[in-house]
Amino acid sequence: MPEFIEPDLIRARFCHALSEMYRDEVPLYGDLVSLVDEINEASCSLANDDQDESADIDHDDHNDHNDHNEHNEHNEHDDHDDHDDQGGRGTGASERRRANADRIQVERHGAIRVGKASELRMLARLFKLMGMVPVGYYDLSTSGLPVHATAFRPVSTRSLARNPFRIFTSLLRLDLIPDISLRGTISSILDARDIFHPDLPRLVIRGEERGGLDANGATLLVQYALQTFRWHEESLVDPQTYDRFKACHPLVADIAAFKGPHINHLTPRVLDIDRAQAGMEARGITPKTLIEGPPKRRCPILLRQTSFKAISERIRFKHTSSISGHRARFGEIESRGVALTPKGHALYTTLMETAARRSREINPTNEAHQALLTDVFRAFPDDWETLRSEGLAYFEYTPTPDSDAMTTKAKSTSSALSIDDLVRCGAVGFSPITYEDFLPASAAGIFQSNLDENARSTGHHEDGGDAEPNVHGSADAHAARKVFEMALGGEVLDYMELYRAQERASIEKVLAAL
Ligand code: OOG
Ligand code: NI
Repeated sequence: MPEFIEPDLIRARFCHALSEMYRDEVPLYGDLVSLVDEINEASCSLANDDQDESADIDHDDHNDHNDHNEHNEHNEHDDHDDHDDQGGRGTGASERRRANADRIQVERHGAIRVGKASELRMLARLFKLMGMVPVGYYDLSTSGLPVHATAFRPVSTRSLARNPFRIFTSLLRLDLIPDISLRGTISSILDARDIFHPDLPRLVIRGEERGGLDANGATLLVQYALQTFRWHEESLVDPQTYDRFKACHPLVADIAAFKGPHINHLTPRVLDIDRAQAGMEARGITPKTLIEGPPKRRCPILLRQTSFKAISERIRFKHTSSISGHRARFGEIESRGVALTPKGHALYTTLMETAARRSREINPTNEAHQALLTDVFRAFPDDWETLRSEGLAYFEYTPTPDSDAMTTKAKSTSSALSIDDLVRCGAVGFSPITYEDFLPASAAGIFQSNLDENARSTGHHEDGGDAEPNVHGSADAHAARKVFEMALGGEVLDYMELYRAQERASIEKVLAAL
């Protein structure tokens, strides 16, 4: 029996290597990372010194940042702490605070865009060997983008804590390209390309058949994957074809005019995203206008993200010496909050729609937009107990240190105690379950801010999300999802199910224990 390398470890290595490659390819991303590091270090020492609140509840700083949650008397993430420094940037420091900062530095996600079903399917098999499976279906056609997507990610809390890296993966939808002859051109180019190293399929099959990869196999897998996601300066097409693609939609040019699905951004986690947005300007890193997602809150919900605007990269064309600039690649930052239930999501969506309506009239700066959001979100409860008792968010339950005494006392008045009774009497504590997924409207905003708009034939404004006339909207979202899953070669997991199951499992465990 060969020694297998754990998928979590292969993913961590891949994430680390991808980060190095991307900082090399897009030096501005390295500048963003330095800014993020500074902000995180400052926020960390603030939290340690002043017990300040964190605007982010992502995994691995629970021990440092959960003091604001009076119900969070346990540290259920303790047992993960010594694992999750694999991969990411900057490892090896021994001092505790330094080690905390290092864990924060691991990239949270990246994104790629592929052109055809066989590419998506091979990626799914490759990512599986790194412990990432497709979670969530994102229909971006409703925002005028000719793609749909999933996020490949680890699922178990243990794997997420060891290395949370995910890859948001979009697939081009030819059916949304109205120009039939252009469709033909696109598919013949995609048909002819092979984005994978010739030895990759054999390696993947070997990993699947044996149920894992040995040290050598793991090293090769990471190497081949990197090659697939690297930048190619030479386009597969001539300038005229490139321009036709771009006029149809900049995404078409980005997906179909190149040899491979270059990684288009990486996303570290930042503890103070508002400060990072302001800090970018000060450093000459041009941010997109608005931070996507909900406003800053005492109890952070879902996901907030922003990015710097895509840089222009030199490209060369086939059959000519002409060169041009291609804008697609950028750097992003994110800050995560609690996962919302369907009820919480519905309230979130309603409030975001209200804010968008009011925002559209004034075309706001980020400051104005955030102020507006804060105002609108006063309708969204902002304390953990209300979020919990009203069923707006998901929580994990655990017994408190003196749960036995509390339970005995409570049992003297009532025999059957519900989880709410146990929380009320102080026998059980709860902590927010982090949202690990993406938000279609935010994703659309990120896409649209980072596509070259100059060459497109349609009027369109940044951070919009309005429909693009050059791309047909999705008539049947359910059918599109089936098409996506056919391409993928399997179903995408429902993230609501995952959160619900995690919450339910913790409740069952608590009830059984008491
Ligand atoms: C993906 C955009 C979506 C996010 O963070 O919402 C995304 C892309 O630009 O290809 O990564
Ligand atoms: Ni992203």
